[in-house]
Amino acid sequence: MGTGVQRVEDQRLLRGQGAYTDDLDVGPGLLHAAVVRSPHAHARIVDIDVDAVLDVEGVHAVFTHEDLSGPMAEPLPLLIPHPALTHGRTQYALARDEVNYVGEAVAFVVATDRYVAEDAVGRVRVTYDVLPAVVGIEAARAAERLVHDDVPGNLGARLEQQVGDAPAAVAAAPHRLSLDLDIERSACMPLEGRATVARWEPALDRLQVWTSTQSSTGVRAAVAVKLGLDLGQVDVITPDVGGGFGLKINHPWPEELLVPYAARVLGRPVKFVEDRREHFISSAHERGQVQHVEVGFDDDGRLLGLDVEFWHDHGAYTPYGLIVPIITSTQLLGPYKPGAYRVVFSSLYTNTVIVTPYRGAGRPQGCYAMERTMDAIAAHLGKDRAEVRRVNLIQPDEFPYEHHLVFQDGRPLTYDSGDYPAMLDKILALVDWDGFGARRAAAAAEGRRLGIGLACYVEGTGVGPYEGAHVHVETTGKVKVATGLTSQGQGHETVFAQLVADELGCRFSDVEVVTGDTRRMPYAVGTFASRAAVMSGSAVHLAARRAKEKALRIAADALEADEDDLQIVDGVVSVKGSPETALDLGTVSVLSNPLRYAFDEASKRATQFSVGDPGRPPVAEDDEPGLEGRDFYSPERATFASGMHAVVVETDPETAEVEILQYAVVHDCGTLINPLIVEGQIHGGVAQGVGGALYERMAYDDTGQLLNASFMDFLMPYVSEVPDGIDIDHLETPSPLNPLGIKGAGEAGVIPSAAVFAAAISDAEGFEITAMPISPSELFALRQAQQSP
Ligand code: MCN
Repeated sequence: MGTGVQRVEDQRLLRGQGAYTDDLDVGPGLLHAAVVRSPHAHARIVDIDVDAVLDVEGVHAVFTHEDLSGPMAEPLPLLIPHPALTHGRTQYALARDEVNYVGEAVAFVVATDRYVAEDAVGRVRVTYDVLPAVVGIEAARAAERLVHDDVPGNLGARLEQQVGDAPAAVAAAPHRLSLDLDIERSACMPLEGRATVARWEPALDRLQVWTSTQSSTGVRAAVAVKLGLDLGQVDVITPDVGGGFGLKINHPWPEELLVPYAARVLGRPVKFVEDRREHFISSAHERGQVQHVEVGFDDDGRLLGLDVEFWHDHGAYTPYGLIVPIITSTQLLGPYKPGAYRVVFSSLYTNTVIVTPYRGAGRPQGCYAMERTMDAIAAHLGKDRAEVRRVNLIQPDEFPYEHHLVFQDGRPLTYDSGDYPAMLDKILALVDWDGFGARRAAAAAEGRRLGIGLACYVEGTGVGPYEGAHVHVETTGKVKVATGLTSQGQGHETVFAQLVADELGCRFSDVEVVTGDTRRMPYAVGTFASRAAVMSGSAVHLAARRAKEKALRIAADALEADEDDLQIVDGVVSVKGSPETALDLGTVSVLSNPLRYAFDEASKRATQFSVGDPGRPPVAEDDEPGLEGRDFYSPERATFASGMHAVVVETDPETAEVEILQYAVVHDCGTLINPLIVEGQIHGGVAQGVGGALYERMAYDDTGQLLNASFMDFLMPYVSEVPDGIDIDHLETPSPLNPLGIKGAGEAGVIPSAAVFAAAISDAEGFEITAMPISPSELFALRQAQQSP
């Protein structure tokens, strides 16, 4: 714990030795799938003619909705229902009679190879009756056209939460402001798109699925339900995953069901690998919101009433219920005491691809609303932006802090711990906030425009319900650890090995971690909501403790010593103070087994075995055989990480390009397991945030066509656009809610991006930015608008 151990998985991943779903060799007879997708954002399907396809040599099957039966013909599950979601809608695996976004799957072709499958896709004749599309929040609100005929006003849900009487508090406040804000859609863009391979084993009556997911157990449940199989008949294995960032938690994707379905029907292994254009148009997006804030405050800038309404673009379906807008509506409050608070949101359908949580999941929008409000208050009062924040911060002695709102997990919104004033001091020192005036003036004297921004956030991490771990000491002394969640690049193999080495007392290099394999750990939830460190980390720690306790019991018996006198260091159990009285963990594992093994000492491998002494139990009294420990961890509620970011930018007076001169982060994720990995996570998040704030957008036209559906037109930041270095300072306020005091870290880097860049660019330009992202051309246009009367 606390050591910046280099990531063990990087040896493999950086040398091209990773095994991603597309790399797997699942045996002979593999078939390849390609998908017929809707070219229209909104249309009725009049007819699908597949006759011309079946003649194509190499085509094995083409499925349309009519070919699906039983649960496969039903809509996909609504993963997180909510009572306010009165008009929840999910899509069919293959569209039934209507398509609601460009890219929606209409038919599924399986052929000998992808070339043949793609050619066959081109020969499927779908006749559409094209309908007008609803694109963007304004069109959805206007409701002149409907996405779903039976959803009035395109309104999937409207949810209001209130503490006190916010409108009255705003009205009575000495100062009042209102803000209209806009934040556009963006997308996760993992290097590896979605991919699934499945093989049906008739002799074993068993299905094996390999898929690039954030939840193996979720895919397993979906596949079993949809294919009418028992859970025990389905294995889901998640090999290396080239990034998920949220969208791969949307289990199941249509293809994740269609691939196993086809494999079972055809009796041949089937593979689907999404290409980049498919990813743009048929995977998920997030972020799009229009926000209105009414705020009332006193002469010091202290919030008295905050009344927020926002409209959330949910795309064509709501597989994830209301999770994103609910997170926005609660986490918007950040580290502040809001006074009376009301938030109401409308979740709107549009004819665009679905919206599912994308790293940060609703928090970037909330942080944007709150931090723009803080800046507006400071400007109104002529006060320092940091000081306005300071007077509103929750104080360290106020934890646990109860907001009297319902959080995303259905429990009260309660912050467990933190030290926000100390954090503010640290970030101000990191960017020399007080010295910035002089720096700006010196730059201005040279004709340069500098601006500084500050943004603060909290993040509920480590949500339940549970996660488990299994720790098994092999007879070689190697320690195999299995957790059910999956890894997309977060370094879990390293951190979980650290936790086991620490608790069990084995060598770090002896630990091997397996994630995302339902054969090894069938009960698990998944990797999302920055929960792995808290949830699986705690479970790994507890399971290692069980293995350790068992090792001590067995060794005490064998060494005829008292358990309390034993220690485990570097994989050796010894009597404290007499190191010669010792057994290595491998030997303890041998002793835990009912079969007695003969060993080749050099390789530590078993060469022969016999049944041990039948009169003597193999392990200590009442113990099961095997040197292993298994445990589950279930938290009372989420634990709240927090952070503050500051950025110094320079805007080019002519081209309006934004250059990042300094980026600073203070972050509190409780006890750090691996600071190096946490900093890597922050770097990744900041890079993603730079893209979301300055470059990326999903450019839909009015008919619902995505105009920038390739990396030629969708601008991801390169290494040349992200800051060279990020100044990071940690604060560690341990969480009281889990055994190691951990809080999550995986999403934090991206949360304040829109807020902090809007603030810094506004500061440099002298007018307020209220719509994000802001590209150079938009900034340029805004400047011109400022100058025109
Ligand atoms: N960690 C730590 N000490 C802490 C907290 C975290 O050392 N106090 C470490 C963890 O052990 C883990 C990493 O930091 O190795 C992130 O931990 P955590 O916050 O628990 O987040 P998860 O592991 O659950 O990862 C999910 C999170 C989310 S929600 C998204 S989205 C995201 C992210 O992680 N997607 C990612 N980071 C990503 N990083 C990569 N490379 N790829 C993705 O798809």
